[in-house]
Amino acid sequence: MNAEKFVAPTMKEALAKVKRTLGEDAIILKSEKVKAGGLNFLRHDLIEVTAARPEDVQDSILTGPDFAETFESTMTRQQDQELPPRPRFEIALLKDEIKNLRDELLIIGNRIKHNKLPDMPQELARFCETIGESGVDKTLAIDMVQEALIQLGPQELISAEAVEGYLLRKLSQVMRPAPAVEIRRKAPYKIALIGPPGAGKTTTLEKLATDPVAYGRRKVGLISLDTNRMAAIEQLKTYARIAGTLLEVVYQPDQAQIALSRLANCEIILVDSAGISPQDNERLSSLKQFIDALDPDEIHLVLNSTIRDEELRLACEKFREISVSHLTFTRLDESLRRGYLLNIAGAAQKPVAWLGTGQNFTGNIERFKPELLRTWILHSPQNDTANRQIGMPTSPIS
Ligand SMILES: Nc1nc2c(ncn2[C@@H]2O[C@H](COP(=O)(O)OP(=O)(O)OP(=O)(O)O)[C@@H](O)[C@H]2O)c(=O)[nH]1
Ligand SMILES: [Mg+2]
Repeated sequence: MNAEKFVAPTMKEALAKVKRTLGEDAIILKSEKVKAGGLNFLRHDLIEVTAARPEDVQDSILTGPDFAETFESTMTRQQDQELPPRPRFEIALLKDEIKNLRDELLIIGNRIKHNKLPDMPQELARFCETIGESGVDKTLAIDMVQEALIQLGPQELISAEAVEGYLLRKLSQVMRPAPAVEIRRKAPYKIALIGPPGAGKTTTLEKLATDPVAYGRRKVGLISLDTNRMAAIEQLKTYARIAGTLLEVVYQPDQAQIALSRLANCEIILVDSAGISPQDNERLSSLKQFIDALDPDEIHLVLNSTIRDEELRLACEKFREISVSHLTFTRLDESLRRGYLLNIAGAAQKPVAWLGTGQNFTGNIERFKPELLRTWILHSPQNDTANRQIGMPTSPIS
């Protein structure tokens, strides 16, 4: 077989050479990139096309599996001259084009990894930067942006709305909202609040029991497990007296059933617990016994959103042994970088229920909604500083 090799900087030029030398019916046997020296292989690669005249390759086609496709196209043309010739050159060009696209995607992916933002579509680059600034874990942000690059079409990638919508959906898969409680008629629905010292457990419990956006309109009963400090019991007793709410104090796990039976007519039972340092394994095990005895429907790990990412992560890890079902964040009115909360929700893999936004019993608690991620993460965190400066104490997170 008389095959010839044609080398050119691009596939198009190589094929033009093939046509000139071997004619329109030439058969492409192989095309590949060959190195032309130099360090930057992308710039200096050449295309080498191996081709032959049809009459020179027929025997090889019949026996060589590599040539089966080319043979089929040649035979089809010979049998039916009416059909337009198969666009052999175009197919070769397309294959080359697809290969180049794949190479380019890899390069773009690597560039994002190294933060060479100018190579990304403008909208995506902007969001990549804002997500990073909000405190979201860098790897998580890069993964999301890379996925957007692959999933979104060219038109969507240049539309701020489409990119924002896509990223918002992705973010809300990591930080999921907890579904609202379905109040049962027969037995009270039990919610326990646990967490590190000073996280805002008691305040959150008082807000949940008082605010109509939570359970303020329901018949609520309280249980306190925080029996180490007299001041803690007194604080809750005072609240219960003023709010007209039943309160039971449980000193030992075996008293849990008695307390529950006394509150059997309530629709909701809220359980307060003593703050426990994530390092204190002994007290964590003791709390677990109380919680097991009460068997709550929901166990909320209450976390102060102003403390550092790594401390929040540690709390999530240590409180895991008490079968946390939800996360509830406090002090949103004081936190600047709310992207951290997404990292915590992602690490804990638990839905987020409530957000504390101030010290008042009413108007300072709300359910977490995915739309909040738009202002927390996709738009400049500088907005928060501006809000505080112009004094927006009751709606700092919207
Ligand atoms: N600004 C603000 N302060 C809050 C919020 N939630 C709680 N606090 C304050 O945080 C402090 C501690 O709140 P507590 O409810 O006593 O915290 P705790 O987790 O019960 O504390 P321990 O029982 O000691 O573990 C109090 O001064 C609360 O007023 C909030 O959402 N925003
Ligand atoms: Mg407390």
